[in-house]
Amino acid sequence: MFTKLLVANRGEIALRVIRACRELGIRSVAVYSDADATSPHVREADEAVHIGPAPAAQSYLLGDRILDAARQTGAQAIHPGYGFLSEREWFARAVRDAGFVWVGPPAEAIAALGSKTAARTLAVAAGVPVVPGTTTALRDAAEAMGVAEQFGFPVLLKAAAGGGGKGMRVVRAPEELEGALAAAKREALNAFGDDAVYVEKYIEGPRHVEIQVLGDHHGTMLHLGERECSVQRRHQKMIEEAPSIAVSPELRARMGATAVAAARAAGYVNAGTCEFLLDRHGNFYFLEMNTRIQVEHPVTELVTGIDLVQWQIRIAAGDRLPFVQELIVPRGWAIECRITSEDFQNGFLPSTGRITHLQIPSGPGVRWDGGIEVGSDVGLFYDPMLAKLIVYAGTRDAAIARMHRALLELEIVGVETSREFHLRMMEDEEFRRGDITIQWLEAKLPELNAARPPEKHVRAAVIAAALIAESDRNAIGVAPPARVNASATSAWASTARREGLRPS
Ligand code: MV4
Repeated sequence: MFTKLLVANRGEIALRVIRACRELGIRSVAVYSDADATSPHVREADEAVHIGPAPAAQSYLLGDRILDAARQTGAQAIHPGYGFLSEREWFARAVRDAGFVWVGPPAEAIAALGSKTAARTLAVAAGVPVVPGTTTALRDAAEAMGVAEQFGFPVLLKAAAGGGGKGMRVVRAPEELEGALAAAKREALNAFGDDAVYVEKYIEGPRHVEIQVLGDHHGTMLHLGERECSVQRRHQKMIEEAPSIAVSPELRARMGATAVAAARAAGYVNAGTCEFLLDRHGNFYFLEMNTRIQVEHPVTELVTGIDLVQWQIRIAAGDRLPFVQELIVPRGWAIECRITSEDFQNGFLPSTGRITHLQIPSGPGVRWDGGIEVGSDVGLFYDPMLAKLIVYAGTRDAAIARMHRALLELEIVGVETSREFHLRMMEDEEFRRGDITIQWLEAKLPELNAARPPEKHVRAAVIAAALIAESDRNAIGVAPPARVNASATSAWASTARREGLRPS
């Protein structure tokens, strides 16, 4: 096992990796930009190296700086987390060439799966079901028309170098095709420097279900079941669950075997995720494979009991996976809410500021993977995700109730956050039924916004809360606030009660 590992990331995922290192007895090295000099990951690591100014392009994305930091500190391995350099083939190669161990898949697998057309070709060869469509880039509009007529409208144009929805266009009728192809090519060229576009049959109203895989260097490739990630907005996931309400044990076994076949065909090692679309008839289609640890990995950890980040490190060190596929069965239910610095009542506008107060939820079945603390400055240099609130319970209903309770405990002052959004989601009838697709949230948002109380009522409630708290405080003087008894039947009353009971 390594004695020292460098974490090439920041925020909650850097802390997650540092925690795994500590449990494995490995010393950790953090890297940080000017903006992160006092960030929790810098303090929690055993050592830290400054790598540049706040913009990621001048710090966290500079491979050479990170390799220098590893040399300076004598680290033997590098964990990239997610985002930043985690899926850059050149960096995985540079790490290996510099004599360090890359905690991730081989550079060759990253390359093979990075091109969506190459990944489709590989999947087809491995017998993995893909959406009907082409596996090569379209030459021109005439070819696109031929393919579209063969599969039938609507079709979806996708960037070969894509992922994340950029360069994608739905085409519902023949007369839209030529313009949509030009637009998709332009967008693909801008986003990826490559205008190759291919076409698939458009699947209407599916769920996004992904399978976690884990493979070692000794030929074992396992799947750890699915995550349901359909609650998303503009390709940003908001809520993830494990297992999925739409996946039976029989479907799980088939999707899992499919994901294992795709991973094997790519020569995959370490943790990875196969993304699928699942339609309402139970048909599933391979979309792409993500070659990194994902944001939502904790829900899989909670229902399988397998520590994915520890195993990433152990696999990289050459350990063998000791698990038996048949014994990896999800137990209970886990839900994750992404707590972002976004104002959902203002179109998810990014919010900035200094965190002045933070109450982190705790109690049974609650996990907080966060990267903030009181005093943290939330700016616009990095991703708006502040933390992940994850709960575990015996059933889906119990997990939803637990998440609602945990969100009520959560207090963040200083920036607007997605907390309110998640509370409304946990109260929503359709969400509670699990009656959701990838289009559901965007269609639901107007209703969620309309459901908010009129501003003047909110103001009146806040003033009333302040008055109740103040009169209770005056009534009790300096004695313990035992007499405060405003009943907590509404959000404002509960705020007033808590405020009144807080030691002043
Ligand atoms: C699709 C699709 C429908 N039909 N492909 C979005 C990003 C990329 N990973 C693939 N994506 C989609 N591909 C076919 N043939 C719908 C989506 C899609 C989507 C997929 C997963 C999660 C969220 C999504 C949101 C919009 C569209």
